[in-house]
Amino acid sequence: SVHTRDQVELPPPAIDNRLTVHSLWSEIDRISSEQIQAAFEGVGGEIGWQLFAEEGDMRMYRREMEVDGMVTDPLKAMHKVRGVTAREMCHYFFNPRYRYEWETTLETMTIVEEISSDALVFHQTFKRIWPASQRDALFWSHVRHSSAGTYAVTNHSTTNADYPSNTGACIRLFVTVCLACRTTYPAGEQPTRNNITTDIAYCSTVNPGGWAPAGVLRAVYKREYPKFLKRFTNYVVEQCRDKPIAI
Ligand code: 18C
Repeated sequence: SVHTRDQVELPPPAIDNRLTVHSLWSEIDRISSEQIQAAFEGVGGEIGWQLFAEEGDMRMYRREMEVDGMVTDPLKAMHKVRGVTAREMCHYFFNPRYRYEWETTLETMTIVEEISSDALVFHQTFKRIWPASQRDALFWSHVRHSSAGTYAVTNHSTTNADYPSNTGACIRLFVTVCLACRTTYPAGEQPTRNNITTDIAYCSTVNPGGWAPAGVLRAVYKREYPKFLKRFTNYVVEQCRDKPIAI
């Protein structure tokens, strides 16, 4: 079949064989499955999610949590975007080529390992927030097709001997992030930019890895998460506008 260059790079419809023989595979598979399942679970019930931001179809919830005196509030965001697919959303979130265009917290990004077409290991440093030390992170990132119309990217901290933690100016933070997207369109119709809707669930837990003032940290994430999700989804809509739809 004929592929354009862009189509070849889209998230693959099945797991890449090179990933399944990698030493990280069992961890990547387990954490991704858990995260994707949890992402679409509701925010009702006993766990006590608190709404902290709401704008249009976007809703953001957090749970106040501390581990060893450090704020590790889990975040869960729900959004709905029209005119782009789950696969397209995940393509722009996963592919490092676009990252500086939507990610405003970044200072540097290095690809540490290319495991497969659907899994990479990244080292990132972030902008410093006064009065805390600068942070960095080392994490694997995996994109997968999970069920009909559903694609997800999971990012989770890992280690690498070439990137030791807490040796330079940065404190290593720990992150688990999942962007899970599901596209729907009216039964009996062909999907087009005019009739598709993508439901987005974004979950994030960041452990700052070392001292950070709780008040500053909560103020920063209350500002930065809504900014990120609005900016990222608008970016994908713009990128896809005149391109053929990728289901
Ligand atoms: O998921 C997102 N991006 C992905 C690709 O980059 C990836 C990234 C995960 C890292 C998230 C942690 C970011 C920490 C940033 C700290 C510095 C922010 C500076 C901003 C000021 C201009 O999955 C999108 C991520 C959107 C991130 C929103 C901010 C979350 C802040 C969480 C608290 C961080 C604690 C750091 C200690 C700071 C002490 C005050």
